[in-house]
Amino acid sequence: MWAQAGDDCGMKTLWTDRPDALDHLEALYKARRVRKAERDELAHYIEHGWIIWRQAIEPALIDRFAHDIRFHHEHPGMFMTTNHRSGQSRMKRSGSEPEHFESLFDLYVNLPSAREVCLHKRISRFLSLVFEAKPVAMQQLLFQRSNGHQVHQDTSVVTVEDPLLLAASWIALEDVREGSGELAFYDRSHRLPHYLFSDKTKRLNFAVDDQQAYAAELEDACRRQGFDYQRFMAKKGDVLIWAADLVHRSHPRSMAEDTSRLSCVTHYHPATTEPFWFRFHPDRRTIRPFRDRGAYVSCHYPLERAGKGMMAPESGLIDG
Ligand SMILES: O=C(O)CCC(=O)C(=O)O
Ligand SMILES: [Fe+2]
Repeated sequence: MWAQAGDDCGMKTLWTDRPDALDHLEALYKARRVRKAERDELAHYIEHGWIIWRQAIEPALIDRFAHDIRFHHEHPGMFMTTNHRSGQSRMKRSGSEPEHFESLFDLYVNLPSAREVCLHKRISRFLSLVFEAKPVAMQQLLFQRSNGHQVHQDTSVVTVEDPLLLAASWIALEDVREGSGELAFYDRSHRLPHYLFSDKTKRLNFAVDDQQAYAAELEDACRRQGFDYQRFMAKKGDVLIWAADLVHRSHPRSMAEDTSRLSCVTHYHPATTEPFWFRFHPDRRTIRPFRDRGAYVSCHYPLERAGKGMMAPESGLIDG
């Protein structure tokens, strides 16, 4: 069900989503709180719901991260992964053989290179301006290939107490090939009225809500509005930041299903709110700071027990 246009349904919003956002931005610039280049980037983000930075992450850092991923089997059991090879939706712990098919969750917990990438100083600075608080990384997915995600808004599946206080980054760890299931999005779609699920929230409940109908309605709304459909043909080191409600998907793949598309998606909320799971998992509420750039949380790893070295994931969602 769609809310009325302009109805925020009582939810807190980021200043970038308010009707006076461009005026506020101009005031920030005049007060020298943002530089000119930042003003231009923020203006684009406010109007379009996304911003792309070409080659924003240093190649040596990307290479270090990609190497850690390719050799993650050298630390068996230390990573939470998808289980697509077995056709299971339950996750599993990583094994001891090279594995280039499954997606890996929350790598920022065990890989310093992942933290450096997803909380890169440029990303941290930009999100701090958008959030008016430090970013907290959550729900990170490292894609070794495209998972063929349907049309959606992240607010439906990445849930925080204040649903709209959210953003995401998509970082290319290699050049993206056309047909490999590249990320695609509808320009300006972050401004659609709110889509409310059966419990009148923006959270999709897989047990009750019809995911196919939701995808179809979103796509239909984007087409009716005439939003431009764009594919992100990223080069290694390119970064896309998108707003909470930007409609996106994995573009249908025409290449083999194991075609590499090494890319890292991280979601972030401001330190002023918290993940929805904090309500239900008191043992997964630890927030670990990362330098002065922000912090990270995980529902898969017992961060409160952090010591030296890697930690194994523990979750009710794991098989075996
Ligand atoms: O990378 C993709 O193809 C889509 C990923 C995505 O939508 C997400 O992780 O939120
Ligand atoms: Fe998404």
